[in-house]
This record gives sequence, structure tokens and C-alpha cells, in this order.
Amino acid sequence: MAEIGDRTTKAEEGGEKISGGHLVAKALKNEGIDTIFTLCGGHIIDIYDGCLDEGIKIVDVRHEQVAAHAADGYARVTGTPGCAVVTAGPGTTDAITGIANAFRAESPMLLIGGQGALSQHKMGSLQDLPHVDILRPITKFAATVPATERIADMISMAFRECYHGAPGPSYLEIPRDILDATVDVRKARLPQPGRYRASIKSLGDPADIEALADILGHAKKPCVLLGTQVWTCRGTDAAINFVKTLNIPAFMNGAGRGTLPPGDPHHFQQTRRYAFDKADVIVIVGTPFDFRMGYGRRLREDATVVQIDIDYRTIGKNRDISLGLVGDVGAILGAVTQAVSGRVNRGTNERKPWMEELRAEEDRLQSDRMARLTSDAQPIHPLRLCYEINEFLREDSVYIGDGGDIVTFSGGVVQPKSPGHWMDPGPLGTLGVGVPFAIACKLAQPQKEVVCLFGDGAFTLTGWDFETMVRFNLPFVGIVGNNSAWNQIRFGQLAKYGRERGEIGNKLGDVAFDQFATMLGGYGEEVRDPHDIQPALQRARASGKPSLINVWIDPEAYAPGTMNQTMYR
Ligand SMILES: Cc1ncc(C[n+]2csc(CCOP(=O)(O)OP(=O)(O)O)c2C)c(N)n1
Ligand SMILES: [Mg+2]
Repeated sequence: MAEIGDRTTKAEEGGEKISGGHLVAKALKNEGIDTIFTLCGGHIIDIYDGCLDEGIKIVDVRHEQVAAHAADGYARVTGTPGCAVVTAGPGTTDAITGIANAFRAESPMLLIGGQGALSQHKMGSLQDLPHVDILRPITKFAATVPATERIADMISMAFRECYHGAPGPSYLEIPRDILDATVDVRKARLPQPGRYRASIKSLGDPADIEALADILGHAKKPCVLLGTQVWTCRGTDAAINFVKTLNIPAFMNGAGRGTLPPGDPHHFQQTRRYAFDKADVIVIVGTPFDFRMGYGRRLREDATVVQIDIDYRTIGKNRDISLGLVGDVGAILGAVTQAVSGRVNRGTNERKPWMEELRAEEDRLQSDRMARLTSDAQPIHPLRLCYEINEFLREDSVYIGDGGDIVTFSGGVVQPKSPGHWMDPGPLGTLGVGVPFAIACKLAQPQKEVVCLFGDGAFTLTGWDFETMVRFNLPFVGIVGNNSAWNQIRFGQLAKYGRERGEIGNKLGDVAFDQFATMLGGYGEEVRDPHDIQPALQRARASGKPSLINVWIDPEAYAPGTMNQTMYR
């Protein structure tokens, strides 16, 4: 009888044999992957068998979109690429939203998909679709594995491509007969760990490092925006050193949030527009001039604008710049800081008035909104909910935002306390990332707390995988800002079409998400009085279970960002 455990077998003619699924698992392990996210299908089961042998954890979810988002999230949290494995046809099309999200968010991951047998190519096999053609525009690499011997080789290729410029997803389709076949181990190319791709920590042009050191040394009113790539490149320490050595006020966005903790003298949040309007030098690090930046139009016209990015295609896009540097943003910031020492650096003393000016404005804006943040109104004002969540967060709490208006509100209020502790979908604006990100986050770092704020609409897109969190024992604090509507869209419709015609296609039922949580074996509570928010959150934390606190919020309150609707412009 064949032994379960190691399915590589000695064939009678001598050579050791290995099946395609086991080659997949070996290649994943060589890349440092310890977990795959998947939903089963007959086309891919040999991969599971290989994962058992290699000790790779199999996290089986209820929808392939969740598998793909979780792989994206896992990559963001761990710094190694994520991996989702899905079956052919609908399994693959279900995963597409997750791949698209990772593509726009510059998140490295591999999607492995099943396909009908090569021997039945284009004959109409079950679940056959042109997956590679479908995936190509939203991946950095998409290909079919043509032979079992090439499986591990092509996986290494796919990972290499994930790191071409800004990171992103790759896709590999493995036909069923190619995956299930066994081949002579000696004939299969099996790239060895650490030997099939190189470091991409490039510094760019050394002359540009000197030029930037010069610009910054002489700047009177500089500011810096630390974007997502600061975290992607794990450039946090370099960024902090840069900001402190040069005494530059810093704003943070995306995964760059938390680079500096709230309360740090260089941490600014409310005054970004003010600073972009007044600064003489603006350094944009690892974030594109897209809709979140008003396509670069909100920067003072005559300011010296410097852009640092891993992707050459982002530099100077939508707005002319004074200087661009392409490379690893952490490495570049480190080099610039070093280049500044021994040069003119107005930082320490001469920028004091500029820092004070910004701080005074920051304090003024904060006190202006304090009344709304602490409002006792019922129904609960969304700002009050966000305020309470911010108070609730600990240093180790990873905050995930998944929703429309309620998450826009939270963007101005919730401040992660440490680097890498903020997760949002990124520029694709995908609703439904919350549960999959929470799964990935808690699996990757069980010692940390995960706090996720959902819109009531967003939660339902992937909410059934709350059950996966129960099944895998992944406690987290979930909060649903429940306004029984797709409110961010509803606002725009009401503004455009009025009350009578504006409430079409955007209202939802009053769903008891707390009961949904308890039904699935989690912890649930509902909250109507603002004073009950904090105690309910504390009880959710203490429950040690996946939880949903269903907070009924005012459907007639809208975030300023929603009212400006800049995301569509
Ligand atoms: C997958 C997906 N579908 C649709 C949208 C468009 N959209 C953006 S915000 C929004 C409303 C979100 O509603 P909810 O999650 O309840 O949050 P709320 O705005 O009510 O606070 C919608 C439908 C989107 N961004 N992503
Ligand atoms: Mg809603």
C-alpha cells in the first residue's frame, strides 16, 4: 500500500517520481510560503496533497474572492508574497476581484488556477475558460504551465515577475493532466530558495540622491507625504530617521499610516491641504498622483515637488515634478538622510516656526470638530463611532476599513498606533476586503489584535467567511457601522436627483449583524446609545471570539469626503 505522507515514489525503472501538485508545494515552500488560501475543486486537489507533505497550511474559505483578498492581505502583513489556489472556470472568475485589487494596490501574490486537461484543450471540458487571457491585463505575469517538469520553474518565474517594478500579482494556470501527472524528479527543474531572484532594493541615480539632499538642506517650509510603499519596502525606520534628521512635518496615507505614532511632533494629519498650499518643498514618497491626491493638482503651483517611487511609471504622471527618484523608497530615504549629514541642514532650528504654524492649525482643526467627535446624539453620529474606535485601539491593533461613507469618516479620525497597522483596499476601492484581510492578518500574526470597521453593505459582500474565522479560531473585533444603506452612493444620488428619485438602488434592510455573528459561533451585540460603544467593544475584545458589534448610525450624516465626491472626479 502507498504511504500517505510522502507521495514521491520510487518507480520500478529507478528514478524518483513526483506529481505536479507536489512540485507546486515544493516551489511555494522555496518562496517562503507557509499558507495558501483556497476553495476546493477537482482540478486542484493534488496541490493540497503536496501542501500536506511540505507543511503548508491550507486555509479553506467560502468564496474565491476571499481567498484572493486574503492572499493579498497576507502579503501586505508578512512581506512575503501571498498565494491563493482556485479551481478552473467560476473558481477563477470569482477570484478576479481579489487579483484586481492586489494589482492596483501593488501587492505581490500568486494565483494558481486549475484548467481542463491539455489533452482536452478547447474540446469543451468542464469549467474551461480562457483564464490567461482574462487575467493578463490585471497581472504582471499570466501563463499556462505546459509540462509537469516545468511547474516549479514557472512558479519561480511568476514570483520573479511579482517584483518587477512595483509589486503585483501573477497568475499561473495548471491544466489538470499536467498537475496530476508524475515525472522523474531529476527531469523537473526545482529552483532553490534564494537562488532564482535578486534583491530589488535599488537606490536609483546617486546624483539624484545628492540633488535631493541639497534641495532639502535649503528648504524653509518642506513637508513629506509617506505613502503605502514606505510599508511595502519596509522603509519605516529610514522614513522616521529622514523626518527627524531633517525636521520635516510628515503626513501619512494608505499603509504608510502609523509610520510615526500619533503624538509624535512630526506626525500631522488634519493640515495636509494647508501644508500642500504653503510648503516650498513637497516630497511625495511611494504614492501616485491619483484621485486620492487630486491628481497632483492640490500642490502649490510653484513648490519644488519631488517624487520617490518604486515604479518609474508613477513618476511625473498627471503632474510635472522638479525631481524624480526611482527605487526602493526606504533605501532612497536612508541614502538621502546620509547625504544630508555634513551639508547645510536648516532642519533643527530654522524650521521651528513652520512646524509651529502647522501644529497650531492642526490643533485648531481638531478642537473645531471635538464637539462632533464626542456627540451624544441618537442615532449615533458616525464621527462618534470613529472617535470611540480610535480610543479603543491599542498599540498592537491592526485597523482594517471596509466600507463607504463610514470608512471615509474613519480616515480622518482613526490613527493606527504603529507601522503596518492600517489596512484599506487601496485605489481599487473594493468593498468586501474586510473579512479576508482580517483572516490573513490574524493568521499571520496571532499575537496582534485585529479591529475591522465595516459598512453594513460592504460586510455582506464577503461576510459569510466570518464562519471561516470561527472555524479557524481567529478572534477579532468587528464593528458594523449600520445605516441600512449604501450611503456613500446614496448621498450622491440624493444630491443629483432629489429625495423622490434619489433613493433608488441604495437602501438596505435593517440587518441584525450581531445575531449573524452569534449564529455562526462568534460574539455579537447591538448598540444604539453612544455611551454603550466603548463597553461593547471591550466585551468583544474580552470574548476571545470573532465578533460583530452592530452599531446603528445616523443615515443622514455624511463624511466631508463623500460630500465633495472627489473620488469620482
Ligand atoms: C465591490 C464594490 N461594489 C460597489 C462599490 C461602489 N460603492 C462605493 S461606496 C458604496 C457604499 C458602501 O456602503 P456601506 O458599506 O454600507 O458603507 P456606507 O457608505 O453606508 O457607510 C458602494 C456601493 C465599490 N466600491 N465596490
Ligand atoms: Mg451602509
